[in-house]
Amino acid sequence: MPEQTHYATCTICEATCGIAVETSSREILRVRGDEDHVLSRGHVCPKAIGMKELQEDPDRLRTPLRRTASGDYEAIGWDEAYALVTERLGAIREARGNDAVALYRGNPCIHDFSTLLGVQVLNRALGTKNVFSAGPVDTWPRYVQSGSMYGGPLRATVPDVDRTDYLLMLGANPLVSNGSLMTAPGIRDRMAAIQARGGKIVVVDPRRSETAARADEHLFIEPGGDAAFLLALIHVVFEEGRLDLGSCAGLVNGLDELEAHVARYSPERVAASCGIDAATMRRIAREVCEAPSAAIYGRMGTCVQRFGTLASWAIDLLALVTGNLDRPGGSMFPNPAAPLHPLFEAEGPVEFGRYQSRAGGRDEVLGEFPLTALVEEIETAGEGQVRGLVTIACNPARTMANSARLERALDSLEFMVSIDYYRNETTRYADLILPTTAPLERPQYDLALNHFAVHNVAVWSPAVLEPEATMLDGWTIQLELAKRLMGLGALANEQVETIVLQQFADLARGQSRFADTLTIEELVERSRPAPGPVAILDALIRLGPHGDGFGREPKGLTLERIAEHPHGLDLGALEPMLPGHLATASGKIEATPPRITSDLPRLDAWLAGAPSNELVLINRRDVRSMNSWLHNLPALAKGRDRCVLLLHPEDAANREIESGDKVRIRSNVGEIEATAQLTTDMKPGVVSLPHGFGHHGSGIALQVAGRKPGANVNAITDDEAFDEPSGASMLFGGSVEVSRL
Ligand SMILES: Nc1nc2c(c(=O)[nH]1)N[C@H]1C(S)=C(S)[C@@H](COP(=O)(O)OP(=O)(O)OC[C@H]3O[C@@H](n4cnc5c(=O)[nH]c(N)nc54)[C@H](O)[C@@H]3O)O[C@H]1N2
Ligand SMILES: Nc1nc2c(c(=O)[nH]1)N[C@H]1C(S)=C(S)[C@@H](COP(=O)(O)OP(=O)(O)OC[C@H]3O[C@@H](n4cnc5c(=O)[nH]c(N)nc54)[C@H](O)[C@@H]3O)O[C@H]1N2
Ligand code: SF4
Ligand SMILES: [Mo]
Repeated sequence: MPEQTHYATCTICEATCGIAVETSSREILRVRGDEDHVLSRGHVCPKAIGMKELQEDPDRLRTPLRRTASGDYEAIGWDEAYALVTERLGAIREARGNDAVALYRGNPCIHDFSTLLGVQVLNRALGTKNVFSAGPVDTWPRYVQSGSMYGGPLRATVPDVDRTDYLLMLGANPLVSNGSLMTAPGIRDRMAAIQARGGKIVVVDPRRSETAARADEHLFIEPGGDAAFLLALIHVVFEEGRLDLGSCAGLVNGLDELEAHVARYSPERVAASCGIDAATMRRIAREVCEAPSAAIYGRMGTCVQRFGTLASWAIDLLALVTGNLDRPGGSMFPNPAAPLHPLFEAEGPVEFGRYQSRAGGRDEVLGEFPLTALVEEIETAGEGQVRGLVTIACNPARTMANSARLERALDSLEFMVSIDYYRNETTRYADLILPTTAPLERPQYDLALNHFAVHNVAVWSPAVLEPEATMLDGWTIQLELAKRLMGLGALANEQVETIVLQQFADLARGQSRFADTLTIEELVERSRPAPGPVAILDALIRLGPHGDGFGREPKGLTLERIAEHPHGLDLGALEPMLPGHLATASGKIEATPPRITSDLPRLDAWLAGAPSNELVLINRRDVRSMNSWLHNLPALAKGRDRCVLLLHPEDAANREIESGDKVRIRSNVGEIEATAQLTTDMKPGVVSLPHGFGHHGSGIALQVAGRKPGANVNAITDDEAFDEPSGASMLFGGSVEVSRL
């Protein structure tokens, strides 16, 4: 019998499902969907059990772990651990400058607000130009596009799935991924609802994915063809005199230039390269125009491909020119209670390429460099060479392109410290691993993901369990490191936290409607009893669009008021946000940002190129894993081998491959082996392998994952291939050779 039921948030993926966790003292008896949750209404996926299994995993680290000279590991105390970091990173910084220490933060940072806020603090303390994240293997093209068109990277549109009559979805498989840059738990039901109300779903993907299988229409596209395909649809809109800006009329700069650009991309010109015939493109264009409302959505397949930024741009342009931008049922802007826009817009509309990396001259994007620069900075000797590294919740040895090159670079560092709770493919290179609290041991508020929610909500989830005695949260660890690195070790945490609170509040106040009447002094004075991440969150909420302005709007939100709703607070359906939401210098939507349009010649060159006979590799996700890091959980790891290469029977026949055969997959950077599975769900000429596997090698302490290691797809992705405007890696669409072993 459960003694208690706790309502919490599943922090594994972007869907942010509400879960009910039944416990008896510290034992977790059951995790189920929270039927009353404002956003997920009881939905969970098989990974929800991971919240329990993560808590119980014996391989999850519970104390700092130091690598000894002999290559073994020993548990040490926190004080000793902090002292080691301060000494070793301090020495590198003293000898070589701040840039000699790099910082890399990974995906789980966005799923834990304490770590997310802590990174801001550590980042400042390190004061290094060499900041990296998983963004360039994920969202960067979308952020560069949103930043360029609307003024801020997080001012991105999401499809209003709950009201749309027509959903055009490209390069996304939410039935498996549960949505990304689209927080929409229970997407299967939301899609079924579109169809039930007479709407239509069209999926564009080189693979007939799980999502495509449920759509009304699926178009096989050539990998990388999305930008050309979408520009051709826009071409038809102009050509047939169907331009309709809807409520965006008068808000757009560069419309004539746009018309001139798209004039070059007729369906007839791009059809062969895209692998979709011109008549179909013309029909889809008309359908989008004629639908009562239409939303256009793209994700990994339109980002980490050859033309990620152009494709992301064309996605929003198609909504814009058909009157579907910022209208119910179209592509809309969420209105989160604690907006993070000021983090990127402190100096005005976001700009890219403000400075360059030392070794490769790569453009800065959002205060970071593309991932190739990390390896270059480590490999290239000279002043400012990176010799120390801090990683936080990331596994680039499996998630970054050309991972073997990265691993060699990691191995050559003088000192590496990882904030992570597993000893895995990346952290095995660390001299020190610092574990954080497990997901059920910490409270959660979806600070980042609310920017992409298809319905405005605010949810505070208290921690389910008290942290184990040796465990600290992401904020505490990073604050302590920051303090010591800045030589502030003698100050009380509260003093430093007050300074940090002031800095955050100062940023947020800049965009707050309460800016004129609220002083920072008053704000700090009236903040929650103790400063720290919860107080920062509270201040962001109170200064935000729904906030109480510290009493100035008595009915407005505070964190306390949100917390009164254990199943979350409903802030309503998405509402039109323009023009107020635009943060561009012109105050208008920039339809033709130069950083993006200057990439069109590269698209032209691709369209002019001869079709290749080589196989092209794309990736996919599996419903039971999360990137590289859930494979150690028994309930999720069981069952068939999921790391199989999908290929079309025609491609297999040419190579004498049958289902179940072991095959070698080779690219210009490496080769791997996997089992082949033949399926007509693949576009001929395209093969698909999941990402995140490859749990073999020495020094890895993942007992369960090690039994079914799978192949590491990033051993064969090319780190020198990228999307130019954003610097994002081209993970999908590289050429490979496949042969039977
Ligand atoms: N179960 C599970 N869920 C996850 C994750 C996970 O690892 N496992 N990871 C999470 C993360 S971090 C993210 S970012 C999201 C990603 O969420 P999604 O983007 O929805 O997931 P992917 O499986 O990467 O889907 C990409 C799709 O693009 C297709 N594709 C490949 N190349 C092209 C192309 O050139 N054009 C087009 N149109 N399509 C192309 C692929 O066939 C695939 O179906 O998933 C999140 N959710
Ligand atoms: N070829 C190819 N490569 C890809 C992708 C692809 O589709 N194909 N997808 C890309 C995408 S979308 C993403 S987001 C990236 C992900 O790239 P990463 O962020 O580098 O990888 P993850 O697998 O998410 O690794 C998460 C790490 O964080 C640790 N961790 C988990 N939870 C916590 C926590 O709460 N605190 C701390 N401190 N650590 C934690 C885990 O132990 C693990 O080491 O991979 C990218 N790489
Ligand atoms: S879809 Fe699954 S993994 Fe994602 S938040 Fe919901 S239960 Fe967790
Ligand atoms: Mo991601």
